[in-house]
This record gives sequence, structure tokens and C-alpha cells, in this order.
Amino acid sequence: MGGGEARLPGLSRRGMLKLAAAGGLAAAAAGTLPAGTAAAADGPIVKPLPPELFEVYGTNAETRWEALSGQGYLTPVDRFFVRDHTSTPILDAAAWRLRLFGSGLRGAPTAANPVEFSYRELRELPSETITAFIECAGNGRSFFTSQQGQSVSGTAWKLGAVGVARWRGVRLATVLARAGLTRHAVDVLPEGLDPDYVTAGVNLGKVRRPLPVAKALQDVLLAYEMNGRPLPPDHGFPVRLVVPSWAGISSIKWLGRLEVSADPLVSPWNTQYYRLLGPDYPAEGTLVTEQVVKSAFELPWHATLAAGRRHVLRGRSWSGHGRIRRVEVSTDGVTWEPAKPISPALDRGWLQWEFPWRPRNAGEYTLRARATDITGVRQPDVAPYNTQGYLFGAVVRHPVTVSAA
Ligand SMILES: Nc1nc2c(c(=O)[nH]1)N[C@H]1C(S)=C(S)[C@@H](COP(=O)(O)O)O[C@H]1N2
Ligand SMILES: [Mo]
Repeated sequence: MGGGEARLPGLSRRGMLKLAAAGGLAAAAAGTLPAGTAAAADGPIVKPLPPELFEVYGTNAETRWEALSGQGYLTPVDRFFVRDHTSTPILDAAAWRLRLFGSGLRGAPTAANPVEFSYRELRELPSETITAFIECAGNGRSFFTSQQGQSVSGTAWKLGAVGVARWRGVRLATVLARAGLTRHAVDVLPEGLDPDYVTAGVNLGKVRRPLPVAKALQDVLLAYEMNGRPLPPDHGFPVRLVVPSWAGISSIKWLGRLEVSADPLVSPWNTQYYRLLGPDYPAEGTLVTEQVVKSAFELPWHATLAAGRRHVLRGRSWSGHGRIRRVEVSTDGVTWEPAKPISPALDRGWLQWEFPWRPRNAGEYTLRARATDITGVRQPDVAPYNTQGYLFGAVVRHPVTVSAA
């Protein structure tokens, strides 16, 4: 890279351009970018977002559920939802380092003198592969408004802010042990290398959210592969956290620094965001951790189906509390019948199911699917209100039109 250019650790030239284009490094890069680098035409997300696969909201894109029809258990990368607070950085794996520091490590290394792991060092450690969903805590948020008449803040996702992938990487427990984890450590704070998050004129800094050491040691992965390939840029290349069953914000992408602390840690992402706030909660709110039970049909919204014909409705159900035990479907809002499982039910993944339906008469119908998980929690008819619209787990009313045969 040419002299005089400011460069963030682990950032390639293209990453710099991308960040500069997004405004994140505008000042640092001013006057230093070669002429004719019109990277500003790029959107915040790198991969293609064809309208038949995604619905796009600014820096976020949700999977269309009908795009999972005919797909296998895993969500292919080309249709896995993306949630970026700012924009996807392009990072250079060879220059990248994971930097660990803090009072919870032996010798309390400082941020200026951290314990470091290179990409190659991580890849040489014992690896583990898990199948797990990542789901935004705001998935289903729009139904607070459309089904319950409540106003909430945040991206109006339908049900497509979730995906299941095979993640390969190193257990965070392994890396923490090698970095000198002490028994005094209580929280870790993973931080992304994407641009600072600025909202309403306030710079909240790097995207970061504290995670209790107990969860960090349980089943959290430092992932470098998704569905058998290196992580794509939008999903956290070179390394992201995968925190199974918990709100997607826990699974920090483009991981850079990781503080390990003997005292509890805070960030806006566990004090201001990803807390349940509202009249039914204590004043300080309740922390969002595990995701709730949900179900979705692999059908377009307002799908049209022919009357007098046999249709096989398919869908998927999942829960942050453990695997799905039972799914029921209703086509009239009154009677419920069991759906048939057509995949394994995984604790940290989902269950695929099907339900044959022969609608006799043309007209407007509402399909409902409701799942019960292994802990006995069943989807309710109404989701508890919270001002930021997190954890919408109520049965979703899916409208379809049955047309005359
Ligand atoms: N560094 C960083 N990590 C992040 C985010 C982000 O904007 N920056 N978004 C979080 C949120 S809110 C979610 S829901 C998931 C989305 O993961 P995905 O984009 O791979 O689907 O990433 C999380 N990790
Ligand atoms: Mo999210």
C-alpha cells in the first residue's frame, strides 16, 4: 500500500475504499485515494441481493421465505440474511489479528500490548463444526404492528432475519484458555472491525456486546467457515463469533478485539439496545439473550393456491431454548393438526416440516403454524410488547388466496 495512507489494522486497500465510500473513513482517506476509484457506487452489502431472494432495508437484507422452498436443511449463503449496522468491510486475512486483553487474563495484558492470534494460528488450532441458526432479535418485528397494532422502533423485518448454517472454527474456550483466562473473568467483550456506528448524531463506537464467560465457554465458536467455505465478507470474514441460540447481535462479525474482564462490562448493545423495555418490564429493562420459538411457511406473502388441488405446505420452526418437539398447522384459525417433520430437529438449528392441504373453496385464507420446543414452550397468540420490538414469538398469520380451479 502506498505511503501516507491511513490504514486500519487488518484492512485491505479495498476495505479502505469500501469504508471510505461508506463515509466511515472519509476524513482519514480524504485526498489520499487514487483518482477514479468510484467505489462509492457499491452498497453497504457486498453480495448480490436479487429481489427474488431478498427484501432490502438500507444496510440490512432479509431472506424471502419462499426462497427456502426446495432448499435443503442449511440456508445457502446466497440467500442468508445480512444485518449490518453500517457496512461490510473487506478485510485482509494475512494482516488480520485477534487481540485479547483485560483484567480477566493472566498478567492483565493491556489493549496496547494484547495477546495476539493470526488467522493462520487460529486455523491450526483444533477445529469444531456446528450447525446453528443466527437470528436477529428483531426478526418478526413488523408483526407487532400488523398483528397487534403496536408501534415499535427498528427495522420492520418479517420472518426472514434468520438462517441456519454449518459453522467451522475454533471454540472460544480454546482460545481463551491459551490466552490465559483466569477464574476471575466474568465477561468478554468482542468488538467488530466495521466502521463506528453513528446514530442520531452520536458515535457509539465499534459494534460490541458483552457476553458472560459462562456462555463463552459453553458452545461459542470463533468461526472462519460457513457451509464449508471461508466466511463471505458480509458474514464476517475472516473470523466472526457464533453464539448459538442467542440474539444475533451476540455473534459479532469481523472480530478484531476481545476484552476479557474480571468486572462486568457494558456497551450500548446491552444497556440501550437488545433489552426488553416497556410498561410490562422493570425500568432498566430485561436483557435479551436466548431467542424465542418461531415458525414460518416457505410461501410468498399472499401466495395463490388453486382450489380443489392437493398442496404440500412446507415450513420450518426453531427455538433458542432447544430443539422443536411438535408443530401444528391451522388453515381456519380454529382447528389445529400436526405437521409432519421432514428433517432432524436440532437443538441449535431448526426443524423442517410439511402439511398437506386441499382447500375446497376459493377465497382468502390465513395459514398459521405453531411450534412447541423441547422445554415445553409453545408459541402464543400474542407476543409481549416491548418498545424496540424484540423477540416476536407469537403465531404469525400468513395470508394466502385460494383461486377457483
Ligand atoms: N461487527 C458487527 N457484528 C455484527 C453486526 C454488525 O453490524 N457488526 N450485526 C449483528 C446483528 S444485529 C446480527 S442479527 C447478526 C447478523 O449476522 P449476518 O449478517 O451474518 O446474518 O450479526 C451481528 N454481528
Ligand atoms: Mo440483529
